[in-house]
Amino acid sequence: ADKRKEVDLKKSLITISQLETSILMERTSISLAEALRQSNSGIIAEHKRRSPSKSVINQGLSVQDVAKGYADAGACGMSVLTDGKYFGGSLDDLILARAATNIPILRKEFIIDEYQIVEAKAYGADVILLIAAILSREEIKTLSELAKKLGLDVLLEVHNEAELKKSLMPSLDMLGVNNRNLKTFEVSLETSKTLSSNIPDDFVKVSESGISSVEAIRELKEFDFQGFLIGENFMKTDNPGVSASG
Ligand code: IGP
Repeated sequence: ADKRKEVDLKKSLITISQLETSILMERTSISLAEALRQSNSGIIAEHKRRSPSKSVINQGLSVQDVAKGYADAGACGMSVLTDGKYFGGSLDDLILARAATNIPILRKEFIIDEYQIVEAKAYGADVILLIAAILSREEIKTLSELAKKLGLDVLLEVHNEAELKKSLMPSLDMLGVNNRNLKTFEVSLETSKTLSSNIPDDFVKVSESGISSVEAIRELKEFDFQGFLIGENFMKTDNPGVSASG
């Protein structure tokens, strides 16, 4: 409901046609799904200042330094939280990360409206996140098809089999399994392992949240995961790039 109000306010101040005047609308997006298929690291490194489960993670770094650090360390892609209320992020973070690096960037946001997808493109994102837990199948279809039309990749996030079944459609590129239970904030890699076999091979499989060791990645690779979304474990250090390379 908060997001609805936020988006409606923005719409009344900046129209979609105004967003479309951004020079970034003409930039050719880079496919994260392709990058993940070709990489053997598969790391998608996230910029995350704080979270509802951990409060402060890192407030002292500039998003440009984090972006450069991640890219130099060999991350396949970067995820930038743009939600302000819960994660302390903003669209400024997205555009500054874009200016600092050429690796594919995911706009990490609670997307409920087509407006936010045009915004993602206008601020330099290559990929959008859609969360099955907050969207109907119809909404996922409309939003993902718009993203494809704008040349963006789509990462669809699920927590369980019901969400996965509801969501499968050709306009998605990557299927992300979130290991964090949204109600308890507990993380368990078992969530990824259990759902893996239900994800058809045409989608790149991404495991999200609670990944903190090379061993965890090795295990997830055995379950066919090609992408590993890691936030807190990198951001809690003084130099997120160095930890992303190690
Ligand atoms: C990163 P972690 O445990 O490595 O910091 O998790 C990422 O998966 C997490 O931030 C996330 C998220 C989300 C945040 C996954 N899905 C949806 C906000 C909204």
